[in-house]
Amino acid sequence: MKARWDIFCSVVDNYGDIGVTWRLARQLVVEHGCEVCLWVDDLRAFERMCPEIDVRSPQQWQDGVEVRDWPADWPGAPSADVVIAAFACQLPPAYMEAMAERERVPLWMNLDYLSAEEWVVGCHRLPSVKFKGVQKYFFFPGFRPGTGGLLREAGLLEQCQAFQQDVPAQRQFLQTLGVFPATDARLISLFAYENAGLASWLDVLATDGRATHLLVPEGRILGDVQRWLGLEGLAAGDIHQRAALTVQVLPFVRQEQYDRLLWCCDFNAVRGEDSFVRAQWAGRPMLWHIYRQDEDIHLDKLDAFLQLYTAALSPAASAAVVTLWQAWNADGDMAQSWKMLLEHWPEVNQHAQTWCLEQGLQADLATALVQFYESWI
Ligand code: TRH
Repeated sequence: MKARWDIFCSVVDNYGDIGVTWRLARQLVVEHGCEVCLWVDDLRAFERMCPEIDVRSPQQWQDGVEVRDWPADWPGAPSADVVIAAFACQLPPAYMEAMAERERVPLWMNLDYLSAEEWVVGCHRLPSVKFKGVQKYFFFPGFRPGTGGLLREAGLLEQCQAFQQDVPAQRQFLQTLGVFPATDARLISLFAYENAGLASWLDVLATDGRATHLLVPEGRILGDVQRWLGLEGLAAGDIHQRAALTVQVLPFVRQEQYDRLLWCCDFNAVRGEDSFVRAQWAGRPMLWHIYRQDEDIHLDKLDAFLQLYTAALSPAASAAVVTLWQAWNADGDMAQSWKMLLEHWPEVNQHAQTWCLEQGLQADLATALVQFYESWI
């Protein structure tokens, strides 16, 4: 009998919660033969990255995953064999009762936020709270051995490499998005939260000796882009040129297309959690806009990742990456640090590929979850 998995996703804000759980759900079905039901409390957010979603349908099938609307008024459902509460979301009380009433209690896990901090290794797979005999466990994704690893579908890196070596395929893909970059232009994708440091970066790109084609999916950074361009009402499809810089607004595309976009670009500015991981799998230099948290605790997470990520770089290249990322996350001046990064480009570029391959050696998150379940039963 296949194990049944219920994944609960509460969309707090943005797209990371649904982005992560949707990838995980599909991978569990396709690669591990699990029966998966994904409960989502905001189908509209889901629809942005998977346009086939019918937002009015309480129950539907997408790519072999049962997708169920998770309304405030819980419809009632039996508990699965494995229950994942994504990012500490609270399960419906009646569902918890159903878990406790099962003859064989389910494996209940909290899939936590991604962090490179060292303490994660010590907390991964530890027991958390108990509800009427049902034990909950912490499950931490991560970069370090001893964590749950990162979401990575089988063959992803090979697919990415093949695509990156296939220039006509890249050109064709970009054309489907209406993107026709000049042959020698540097291609950059920009997915970020509001950022007052953007203007200084765009200034330096516009005055650079090499042309840049900047691709900006619709979203929170558009206000800053508009201000810099001195325009209002930017929308998907718009293209504006300022000296060496071409700015093009893209629609929010389906998840698979976004991956390909990252694979095409020379440099990816990403944010949150899922796009951050996908940029690493693209094996290209990148810039992370971390999700802000109270009391600036996100800055510890940023430092922890930078320490790991830059450990194998020369001191000068490491300083360039750290300075750039810190400026970006403090709404700081990007001009100098971008120039510094360009000076170390070959090393940083090579390092992005090495980092990707090294991370690819760890078991992926879906496999780690399945292994945990197998060892638990
Ligand atoms: O949207 P985010 O800012 O999500 C954040 C983070 O996950 C954060 O940790 C969390 O606390 C907060 O949400 C609530 O960034 P993230 O994680 O990169 O998620 C974006 C998702 O959107 C990702 O799965 C990629 C997808 N995407 C598309 O499918 N198409 C697109 O065009 C773009 C730009 C993104």
